[in-house]
Amino acid sequence: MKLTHGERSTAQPAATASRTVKRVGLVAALGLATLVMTGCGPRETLRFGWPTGVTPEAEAMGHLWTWAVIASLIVGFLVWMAIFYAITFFRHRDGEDSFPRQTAYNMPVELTLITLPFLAIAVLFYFTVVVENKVEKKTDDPAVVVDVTAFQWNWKFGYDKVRQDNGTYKVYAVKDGSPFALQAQREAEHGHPLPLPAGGRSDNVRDYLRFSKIETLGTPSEIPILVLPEGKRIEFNLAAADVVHSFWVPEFLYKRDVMPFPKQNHTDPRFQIEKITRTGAFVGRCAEMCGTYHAMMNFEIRVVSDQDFKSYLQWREKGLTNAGALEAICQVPTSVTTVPFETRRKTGGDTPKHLGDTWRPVLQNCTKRAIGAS
Ligand SMILES: [Cu+2]
Repeated sequence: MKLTHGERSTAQPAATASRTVKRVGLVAALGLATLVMTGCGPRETLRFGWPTGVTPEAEAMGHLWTWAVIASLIVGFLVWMAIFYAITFFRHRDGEDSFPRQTAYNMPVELTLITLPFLAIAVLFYFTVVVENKVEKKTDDPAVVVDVTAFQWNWKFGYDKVRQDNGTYKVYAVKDGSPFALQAQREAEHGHPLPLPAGGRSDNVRDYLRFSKIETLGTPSEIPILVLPEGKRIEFNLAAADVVHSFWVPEFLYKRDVMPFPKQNHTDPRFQIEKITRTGAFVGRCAEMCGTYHAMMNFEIRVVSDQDFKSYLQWREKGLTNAGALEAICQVPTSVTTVPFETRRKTGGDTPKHLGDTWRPVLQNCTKRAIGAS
């Protein structure tokens, strides 16, 4: 059809509409194909990118996220529909010069449009507070209390106390007078003063640092592994010996700043998790840029059965190293989730592609050693 200037084809709107329908169909098909081809099942899809956690808190946050996204999509859909309705049925038509009928100051409409968003915010706020309370919940009787000490640039883990089967606590914390008693002991051994653990600052202000009879210390050549029991409430008591660090276990879906001077900084250094739902190895990291070797502040959480955890502690009490006690319960004695950072920054250092089985980091053909056996 030949069109002269100023003429409009009647066939044009129909062609545009069918093209739009085709495009929308293509986008929908592409979206569906992306979901199907990336291997996302219905559960994965409904998680909307939220990772799978290993604590009930992580699960609760996942549910909140799922429902918040669904609610947002519903609201988004209604808004898009309203926009498409308006641009379809209230288009400017040829020959119309005046504004369409205006509806400003229509009280019922305006009240509805103010009330609905506030209701949506109130509902989101309510469920956020419920989940937040669950995540931040603390009880007086955690099964294990762990001290986490972050320092430039590694971690030290110590068992503060562990609940026994009869309900009492076995205390491993060293509390003989000053927490710097160990320092005094080391100085006596060396025969001269050593720098204080807190960079030479007065021990009067660093007395929040905690020490334990059973500790695991990370070094440039060894990733510290924190061994914990499956299915038990665990309390983490965080403290930094120097600058601000951050304790982050991605699979807990939780991280928390590790502060020096928690009291003076008005921070609560403690948090708890209800339980870890499965055994295995989980990587942990420092999530606060804390200096040159921040990147080497990795650690591993090794979750074992309650029985193995008891044996592990007994082996540690007998003087075995962390690696030795892990081997005694047939666990791989070194980290399977991460490797020590190369401090000399040489080139060509290969990072192993596959360190080990993080779901089952156990030694093959291994018999657990009985306590008392040499
Ligand atoms: Cu750090």
